[in-house]
Amino acid sequence: MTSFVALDDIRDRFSKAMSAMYQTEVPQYGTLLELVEEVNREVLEHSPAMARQLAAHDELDRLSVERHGAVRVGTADELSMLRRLFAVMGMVPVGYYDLSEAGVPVHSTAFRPIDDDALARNPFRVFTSLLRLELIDNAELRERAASILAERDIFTPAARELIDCHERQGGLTDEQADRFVAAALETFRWHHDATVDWDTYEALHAEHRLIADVVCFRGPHINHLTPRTLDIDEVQRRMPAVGMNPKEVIEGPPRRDCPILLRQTSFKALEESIRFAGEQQGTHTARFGEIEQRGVALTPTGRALYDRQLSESRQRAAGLANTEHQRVLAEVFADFPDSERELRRQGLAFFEYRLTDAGRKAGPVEETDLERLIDQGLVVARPITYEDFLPVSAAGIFQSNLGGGQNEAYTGNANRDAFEAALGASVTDELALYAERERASRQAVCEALGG
Ligand code: OOG
Ligand code: NI
Repeated sequence: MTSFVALDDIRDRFSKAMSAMYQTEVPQYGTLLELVEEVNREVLEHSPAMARQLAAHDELDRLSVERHGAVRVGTADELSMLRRLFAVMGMVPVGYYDLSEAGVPVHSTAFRPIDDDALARNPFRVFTSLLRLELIDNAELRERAASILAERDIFTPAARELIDCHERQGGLTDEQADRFVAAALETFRWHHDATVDWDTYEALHAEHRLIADVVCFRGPHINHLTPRTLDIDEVQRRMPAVGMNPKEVIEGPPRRDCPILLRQTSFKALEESIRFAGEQQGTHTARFGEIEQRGVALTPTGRALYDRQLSESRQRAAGLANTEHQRVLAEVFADFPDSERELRRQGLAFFEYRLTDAGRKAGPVEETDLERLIDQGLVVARPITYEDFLPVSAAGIFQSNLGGGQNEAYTGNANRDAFEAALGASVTDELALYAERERASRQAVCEALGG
């Protein structure tokens, strides 16, 4: 019997290899990792309670592993092959994100693990966008881009062979897994040479920088990686001192006692030198470093409240620098309940219920109300971490790294069916995953206590 490597292990190996490659390619990213580690260490020293809580949730060990990266591809074939590549590492497409709404001609999903154990082992995910050439008005430019894309193969023969092999065998051996990681990594490597001449690059760039980024290179270079910070405001403050240019504002909700969803910021993309076909030298700006801080996943009701308050605060905070922007956000979000009990009572966030030691010893009890069982010390509720992305925040990240480029002409073009057709599969509904996890935990607790 040959034994196969666990998908989680392959993902862990891959995410570490990706991080090592990106640190070599973008030294400033290594500096960002050091800054995040320094701030995380200080937070843990100053807040033993947080350190205890993280340790209790088995979070301390994996604090330093990257949480996500992002790539952009140009064709349906590339996207569907990526789906098969990520499946080798236990990552499946979750969620549909329409970025056309924000003036960026892509739509996206996140390839990520979904099981609790897999997330606990290594939650690495890749935000993956598909270029939407159909949104480009200029027919000649559109066809030129499509024909350039039709010429390239972003996967190495070894990667293709090992993906087939995984599908045929139902897994990879240790030696195959290592070869797969090395081969898969090639797809995401940076290329100093463009596949097109300067004029073609310029023409595509003039339509939208993202189009040039996707079309003019041999492959979909990883454009950022994102470690997890315990204090995003502090990292943002310290970035300039270590030579980084932070994006203007932190995306997402304001700082709170009970963190919700996802807060993100980045250092701005670097201008890098490129050799174009015909030996002409030029530059391209695409790669950056990002940080994220995650909180509890919201229910559809909670998410609707978040979306309303976010849109109100964005109107009020437009053009403000980060400190002021955060103050306005905090003002608007003052109405968003900020205690775990209130979030549960109003059905705004997802929680996972577990028995305490006392609960396990209690035997059958009459009480069925979970809040009262929590008061009696028999049950604890733990916030379920949001594992996905936010379209408005993602648009902010895109824009700050694309020189603010946006094009109103693309808006209002969500097309999930077309995305799924290109992907060759449907995307998993992220809300259903959280709801099911909460439901299963509630049922297990009630059954255990009901005798
Ligand atoms: C992806 C931007 C979105 C996030 O964390 O929301 C993103 C990209 O620039 O390709 O990574
Ligand atoms: Ni990101």
